Amino acid sequence: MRNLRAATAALLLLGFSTPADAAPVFSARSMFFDVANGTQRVAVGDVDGDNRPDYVATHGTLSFGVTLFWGEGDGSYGSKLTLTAAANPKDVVIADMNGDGRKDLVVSNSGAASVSVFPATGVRTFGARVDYPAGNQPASIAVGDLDGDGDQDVVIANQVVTGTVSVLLNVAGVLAGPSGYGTSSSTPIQVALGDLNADGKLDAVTANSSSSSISVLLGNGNGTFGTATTFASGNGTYSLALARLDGDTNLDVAVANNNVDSLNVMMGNGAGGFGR
Ligand SMILES: [Ca+2]
Ligand SMILES: [Ca+2]
Ligand SMILES: [Ca+2]
Ligand SMILES: [Ca+2]
Repeated sequence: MRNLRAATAALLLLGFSTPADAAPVFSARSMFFDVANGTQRVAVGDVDGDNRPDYVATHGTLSFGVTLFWGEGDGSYGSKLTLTAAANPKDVVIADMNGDGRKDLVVSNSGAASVSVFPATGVRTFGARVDYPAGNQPASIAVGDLDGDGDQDVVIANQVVTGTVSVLLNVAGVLAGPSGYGTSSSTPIQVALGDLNADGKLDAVTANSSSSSISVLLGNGNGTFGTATTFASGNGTYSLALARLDGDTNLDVAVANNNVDSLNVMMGNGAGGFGR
């Protein structure tokens, strides 16, 4: 018994817990859902309004589609629904685009230079897909109210050498545009929206793969953006996430660098600038 106590104390000192204290951090359970050839991106959200998260995946090598897996609330799904997409669907965002309280899907079509809206018409039903022109090779979508009129507008990163973002403004549920803005960089592969300079207007940040940088485009609050400013990040910047990371009120950014296997955390200065 004494030896057992001593051993337990030693384990506790080493930071181990006894079996009686042990609690699982993650349950070791995983599931695979069959999608289709060339599965691209996944979004998670409650699309059908039953308070259970659903999964939406884009796919597009042989057949171009978007598949919804209706979540059961325990991680699994009960049934699924595949909608036909335009060429090479890439990113997908869940958002109510026409203000009817039902969640719609917005999909960027890398092979069709377009963005599609799939409007929900009821519980697990969708109306005809509506396609809108975007830039070339639209890779990533972010949705937010750019012009302060209460509806969701769309910003797209176009993954081309002379990298641009496209803006499509929501006019009574119909997307207008696109308006193009340069990123002063090459192959922006992801875009995120956030208010970097605390003026109440959404700003756009892109992750630029070939330029190994991020670009900041400050929003004017009316759906237009100012000239891009770039900040060096790591080699092969592939994705980013905006969050408040260091305790002040400025938005910061975490960047994933594909070529150097690293993350870069860059602190915002509250004026749209980032340190490295
Ligand atoms: Ca659901
Ligand atoms: Ca809707
Ligand atoms: Ca708007
Ligand atoms: Ca702003």
